[in-house]
Amino acid sequence: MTQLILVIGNKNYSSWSLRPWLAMKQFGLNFNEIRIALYTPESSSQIRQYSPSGKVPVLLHDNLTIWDSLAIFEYLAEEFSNIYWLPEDKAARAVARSISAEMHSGFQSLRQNMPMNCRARFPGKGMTPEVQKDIDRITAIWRECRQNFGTSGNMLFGKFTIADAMYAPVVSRFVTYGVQLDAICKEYAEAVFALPAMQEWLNAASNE
Ligand SMILES: N[C@@H](CCC(=O)N[C@@H](CS)C(=O)NCC(=O)O)C(=O)O
Repeated sequence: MTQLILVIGNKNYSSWSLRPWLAMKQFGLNFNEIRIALYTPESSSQIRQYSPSGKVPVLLHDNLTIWDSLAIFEYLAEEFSNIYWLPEDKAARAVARSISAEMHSGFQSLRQNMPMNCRARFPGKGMTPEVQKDIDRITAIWRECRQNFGTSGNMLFGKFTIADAMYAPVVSRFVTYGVQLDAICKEYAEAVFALPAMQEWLNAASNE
């Protein structure tokens, strides 16, 4: 029996933890979680027990340690290859990979100025011209994906994929900071919020 464990940070704050957790839940993987409170004097040593990089999330699978969200997704897609982690269509898959990588390496202004805080509401806080640029790019991505690839469902590529997991923390940030969205993006954000796994995460975040 193989053991799958995801080491994560606080559900309220840890945006990188949310990404693989959400996808693993949505796809029905059976896994345990180890939750480490971030920003305490012990956090760093606790995380380092599992994570060579000193960051969460970390996936433990039998005797393997996989860290960094993108590497975790790559590993999961290889190990659980019966699941469509990415869109079935090659062209859609290329876009899904690109926007996931773009999220992984970009949007620094949004991340810095509007940190994920699921249970808080700070409308208008953190907005700067650079943050607005990040928001404009993200909403352009959402519109393009929904219009070009999203007809078979309400996610970016119709059905839920890794790309939706990558952008899920942004959905939470837009709610927390009261970011105004057009109809297409609002509908998409609401659909992500309504995912059973997202609801489970948000409820846990509220109760932390
Ligand atoms: N590139 C990493 C980023 C991971 C990351 O920054 N995690 C934060 C929590 S969301 C963390 O572990 N912070 C603890 C620390 O830096 O001490 C990934 O994609 O997993």
